[in-house]
Amino acid sequence: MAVEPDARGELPGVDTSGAISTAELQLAARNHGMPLEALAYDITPAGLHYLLIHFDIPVVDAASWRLDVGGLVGRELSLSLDDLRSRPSTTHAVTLECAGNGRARLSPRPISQPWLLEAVGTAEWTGVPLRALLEEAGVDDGAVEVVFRGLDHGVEAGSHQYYERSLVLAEAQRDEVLLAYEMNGRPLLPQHGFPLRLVVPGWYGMTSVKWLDRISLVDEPFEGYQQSHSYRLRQAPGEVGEPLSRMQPRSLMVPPGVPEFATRKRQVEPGPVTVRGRAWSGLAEVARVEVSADGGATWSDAELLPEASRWAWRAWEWAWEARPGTYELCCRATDGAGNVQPLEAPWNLGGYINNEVQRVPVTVSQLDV
Ligand SMILES: Nc1nc2c(c(=O)[nH]1)N[C@H]1C(S)=C(S)[C@@H](COP(=O)(O)O)O[C@H]1N2
Ligand SMILES: [Mo]
Repeated sequence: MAVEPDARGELPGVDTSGAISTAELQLAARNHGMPLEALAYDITPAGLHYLLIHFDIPVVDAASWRLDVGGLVGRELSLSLDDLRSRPSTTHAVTLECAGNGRARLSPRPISQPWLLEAVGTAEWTGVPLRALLEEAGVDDGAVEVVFRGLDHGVEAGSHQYYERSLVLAEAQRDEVLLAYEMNGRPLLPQHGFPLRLVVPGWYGMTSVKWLDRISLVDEPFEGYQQSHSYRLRQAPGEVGEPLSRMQPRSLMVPPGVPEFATRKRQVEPGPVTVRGRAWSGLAEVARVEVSADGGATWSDAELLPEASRWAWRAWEWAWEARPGTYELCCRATDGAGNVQPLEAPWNLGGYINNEVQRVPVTVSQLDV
């Protein structure tokens, strides 16, 4: 089934009753998730980190590439990759999650990248603090926002555009906001924004603009499509909506046992099982993770392992005595500001911030051989 945008360029929230369209499958094949068994790693190997790319991955010649910093600044900058690499650098472990994670579980399902739960990953990003570059350029008094432009472009909602997003000045000047040229100690891969990307810890991924080539200081709120239309919580197409920003709390477990190839149904051997997972929130530190083996009827606390970094997910574990039978394992996180994952997430047009609890049905029985 081909999904056509309506007159406003909206992709309607068609209930396809679980059937994924060819258009969605094409997006899903390009923008892969992180297989949940990779929750085992503190730092996600680059090839297992999720990907979200609206248009085509630009092919960038690093030798001729420049980052231009302009607009309301005292001194315009035009920097090569070597110029950036020669400045003092910082490394942060940061969990990125797509705001559309969980979208495919909403009903009716908004037609876009059909994420289940895998649109997440944690990498060590190295680069120049954005704040240092803004200080070097000198921000004029009238500037209110910083606009970041990527080199990738295409058509969305009927209009040709570059991928562009902005941050208000106070957010852009936070110490941990990076212009990153390395991921996990290596130059960025093409799909992750080579040669330079923004990394905004704590925020949903859409803010971390890849393939950066221009940073502009402006005196009015930026009205580009990805800011004023996309990435907003709306119930109906005509609404202005609430902009998305920080990640709501979420916890995910490594699905225990082994999968059946085609259905992914899981089988666990009877006996003691350590269920392991990770939890994060962009709003406050993770304060609690609870686990249920009966679909959310009863809960018990998981053990939180020491926090490695404020901006990276936190590991947890839970000891389970698995006896023969069928179970639905669930986990939910609560953060220090009291935000807790819901059992069911409210619907919205774009299918954003669906952070309802993960459910993993398992059968506990002896495996053959
Ligand atoms: N230039 C550009 N930056 C972008 C995007 C994009 O399509 N173009 N996608 C955004 C979205 S929606 C997400 S979730 C993250 C994904 O980052 P990753 O692919 O490195 O995981 O990049 C963001 N930055
Ligand atoms: Mo995203």
